[in-house]
Amino acid sequence: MFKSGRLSRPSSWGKVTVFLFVSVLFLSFSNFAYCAEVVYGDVNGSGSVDSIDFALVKSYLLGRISEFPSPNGIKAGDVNGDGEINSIDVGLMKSFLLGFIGKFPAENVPVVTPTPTAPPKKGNVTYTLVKVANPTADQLDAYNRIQSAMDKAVSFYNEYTSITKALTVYYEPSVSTADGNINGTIRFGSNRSYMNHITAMHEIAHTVGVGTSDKWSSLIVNGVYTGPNATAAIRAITGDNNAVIKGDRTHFWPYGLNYTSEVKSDQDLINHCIIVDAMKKDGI
Ligand SMILES: [Ca+2]
Ligand SMILES: [Ca+2]
Repeated sequence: MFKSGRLSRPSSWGKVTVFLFVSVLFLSFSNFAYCAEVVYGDVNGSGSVDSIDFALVKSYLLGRISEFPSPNGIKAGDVNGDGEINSIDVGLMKSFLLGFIGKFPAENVPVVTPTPTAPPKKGNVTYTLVKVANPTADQLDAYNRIQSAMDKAVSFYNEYTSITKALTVYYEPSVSTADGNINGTIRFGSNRSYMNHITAMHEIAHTVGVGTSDKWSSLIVNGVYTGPNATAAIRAITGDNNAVIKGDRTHFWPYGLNYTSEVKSDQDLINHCIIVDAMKKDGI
């Protein structure tokens, strides 16, 4: 819908102001993040390691000072990364200043970046891709794509669920998309756009019981999944104590991977695993 020219001008100036404000915020934040990086040995925050830092670390060790000019000083002074500043660090700084070493042991300590993932579990989902003896070019191509899809799908299930299932996978061109049966069979049709790990994970969920087990239909009441474990899981994922999983006779959502477009990152795949694992505990 178009707005009148008279209204649009003040509104775009408003946008420019907001843009500038956000830019300044962003610049200050990135500047802060940059300054927060630790230069090991540089306890006064001058940007380099020299005799002043050495003197400061010695003074700290002797108890003459209890903090450093740099807010990162305590971390920067622990040049071997063992969690404390002691004579080893003083010795290492001396070696550095004399040119005997070019960097500090702490620089080799890997930085652990926490990622928003679930605690790993140990599932045991395996699959066998059934192949014909003398495959055509079409079959060979399909086998390769299905294998890549299944390898990735199974690795997610084995890392983030405790489900055990032996699957048998077929390339069946007459299947319109792909399907999964509780007997452990997964079939991929000829449409290559469904030969991906997201579709494969969706079908694995069917083999586990989503929409296929006797228990499934009794767990769905008025379009809402009622099993306690998976309901607790969606509440933990969303942080919303009233969140529920919606479902019908065959599918559930969110995180049912009913469309590949649902997946924005690996976390969506992990959340799918967490929920299916919890559904399994609910007895599907
Ligand atoms: Ca310094
Ligand atoms: Ca140390």
